[in-house]
Amino acid sequence: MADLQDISNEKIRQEIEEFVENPDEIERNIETFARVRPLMQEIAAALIEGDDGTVDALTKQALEDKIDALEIMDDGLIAAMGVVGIKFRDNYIFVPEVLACARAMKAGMAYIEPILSASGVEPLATVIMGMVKGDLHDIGKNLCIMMLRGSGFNVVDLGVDTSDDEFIDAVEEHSAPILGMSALLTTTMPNMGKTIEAFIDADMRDDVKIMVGGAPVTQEFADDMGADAYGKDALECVAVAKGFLSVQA
Ligand code: B12
Repeated sequence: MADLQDISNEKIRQEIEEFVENPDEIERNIETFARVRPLMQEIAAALIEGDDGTVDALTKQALEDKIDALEIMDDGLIAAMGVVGIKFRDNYIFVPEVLACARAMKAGMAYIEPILSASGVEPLATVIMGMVKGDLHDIGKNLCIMMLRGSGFNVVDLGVDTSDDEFIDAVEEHSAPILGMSALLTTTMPNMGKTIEAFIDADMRDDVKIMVGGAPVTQEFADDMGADAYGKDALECVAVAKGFLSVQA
């Protein structure tokens, strides 16, 4: 088991010591950051600070150093957002600080996106993606979209706060065989089920495979609301979409 001292970056050590209280979360964060290389820790520390300029510069540097875009995304950007989430939940930081962190995440993603999205092959299929009604979080959905595009899917991004009609119209207009819905709030999660009902009412449920995801969503919840599949992260999102096409993931 790793120890706090195994994390070389002082800022990350302080963040865990000062703001992470739950023993499981302490252990998980120590394991993560002790494993990742120092430059990823620096990127994470800058993101946690909401310092978009430094995230921008370090992400660029990491790519110049030939570090894999997926590693930067997972070990730098997403790992840092986990700490931001804990601090937000436990009232150490508030919406303005989280927005600064989200901006920093986007600064890094701006370099990662073209790499992950550049598959250069004939599209496998069209996927419609959107945040459900009432939900304005879009970082995770955007990561899924990047990975889907990079894996050869054509993705139509409906953005945030998407109504049932917008989902239905998009599936119809693009003859899309796959729909992905994302929700980050327990209060917006039920809207996934409502959208599925709307597809049934429109007599279109059999025309489209529906996958769902987002931090609070579980396999059980997905089954209960009648989704075809659940994915826990962007890699699973791609695997699920490929599974729908019966292509080896
Ligand atoms: C950043 C953030 C914000 C930013 C969003 C900026 C943006 N452009 O996205 C801002 C400040 C705007 C915000 C606002 C709010 N937020 Co907020 N936010 C977060 C935070 C810290 C991080 C979310 C994130 O980006 N995670 C990182 C991404 C990479 O993870 P992800 O989204 O889960 O996506 C991954 C997987 O889930 C999966 N996935 C995602 N979608 C899909 C879809 C498919 C099909 C598949 C297969 C997979 C998949 O793949 C992704 C990549 O691996 C979370 C805490 C957390 N740890 O989740 C709180 C959190 C989600 N927010 C919360 C709250 C309460 C709010 C507000 C209500 C706060 C307020 N009082 O105003 C508002 C609501 C606004 C709204 N109507 O949506 C709560 C929700 C609590 C709950 N149980 O419902 C959380 C959990 C914080 C907390 N612990 O209290 N927030």
